[in-house]
Amino acid sequence: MLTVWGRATSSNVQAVMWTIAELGLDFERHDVGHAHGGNKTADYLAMNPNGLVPTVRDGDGAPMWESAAIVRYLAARYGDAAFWPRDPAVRVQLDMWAEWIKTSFVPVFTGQIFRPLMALAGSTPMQPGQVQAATDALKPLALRLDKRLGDGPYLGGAELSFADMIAGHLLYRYCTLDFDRAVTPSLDAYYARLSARPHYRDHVMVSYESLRTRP
Ligand SMILES: N[C@@H](CCC(=O)N[C@@H](CS)C(=O)NCC(=O)O)C(=O)O
Repeated sequence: MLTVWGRATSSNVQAVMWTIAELGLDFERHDVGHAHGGNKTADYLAMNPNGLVPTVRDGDGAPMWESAAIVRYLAARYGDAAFWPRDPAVRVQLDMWAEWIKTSFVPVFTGQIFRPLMALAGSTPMQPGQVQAATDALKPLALRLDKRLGDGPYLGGAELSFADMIAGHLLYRYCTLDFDRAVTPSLDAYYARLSARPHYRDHVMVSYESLRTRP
């Protein structure tokens, strides 16, 4: 049994929860973080010194944090050869995109567009032209992902994999937030494909309106 600490509205929790659901694993989830609090207590910090969500334990195993590390653990331990290719030469071709989305796409989209437009707690007030500059910077990245997705229905090609968990969960926010996006037919088709998956709808397509601090 997996225990997950983290609120359903956290996108990093969503990546983990979607993975758990796609793998058909038993879990219990505790609402922690943001309005729920509970992530700065001594007990929580003993599990996760960052005081962030998610934190996960598999049975009585050691606590795990960092959502992408947790997704990789679950995929390696419980996934089949399509979800977690055993050959490192095959797996790295997927993992490149998983790393890229976290290190290239997220800082621009989440850091410079989603957080300021939603005025999330802790985000700095927007400067004139800031969001336009960020949307301009994001367009070539979205086009790069679009090109990759033209090669197959999923990031790894024919079948769903751990890389889709790490990249795909971001697309609910990317595709539903009101801002100026690049024209990306393959990316849009990928998002439509993910949206048709019941586990994606249950765990990722979760309203983020409660996070907004400004209309
Ligand atoms: N790199 C970490 C980031 C974790 C993170 O920033 N979590 C956010 C929610 S998405 C958080 O804990 N925010 C504080 C809160 O919810 O109280 C991961 O991928 O797990």
